Amino acid sequence: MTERTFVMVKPDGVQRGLIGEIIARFEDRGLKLVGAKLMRIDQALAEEHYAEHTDKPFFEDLTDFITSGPVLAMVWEGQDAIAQVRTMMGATDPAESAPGTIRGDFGLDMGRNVIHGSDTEPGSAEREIELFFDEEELEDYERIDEAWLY
Ligand code: 3AN
Repeated sequence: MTERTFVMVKPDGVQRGLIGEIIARFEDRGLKLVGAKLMRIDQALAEEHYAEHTDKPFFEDLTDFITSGPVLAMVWEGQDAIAQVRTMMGATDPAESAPGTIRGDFGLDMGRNVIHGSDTEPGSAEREIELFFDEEELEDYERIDEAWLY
């Protein structure tokens, strides 16, 4: 099933110059970039994005960190894109992420784990895409390899 997912290179990934490496991995896998912007998340957006963690002890650290510098917000499209991206990201705790995954290769600790990708709960990806992007910021196009790939 073709679907879209929200992916973000977090402030640590931007600061460490990992944007190109991360985009290359998704492109190599065959996923299609349909939206991207370098932006700074304000406090209100951070609280809304991480609303499910409001009551957690790490919530303030999490919102402080995600608003601390620019992030690269993206939307990727492809077959089973939501689960594919989660698999490629690796576990939330980099210590438990397999080598070869983005967090397993580049993650430092639980807070600074380089990348965010929508979870597989129904509606999560759609909610996050809408939170970060207007419809006209997303491109509908055919990539030259698509007919061959699928
Ligand atoms: P994921 O990013 O893998 O979907 P979530 O949604 O459970 O994981 O957590 C969101 C973010 O909150 C994580 N990326 C991580 O930065 C932070 N986080 C989650 N659990 C903890 C924790 N126990 N201690 C500190 N930070 C955490």
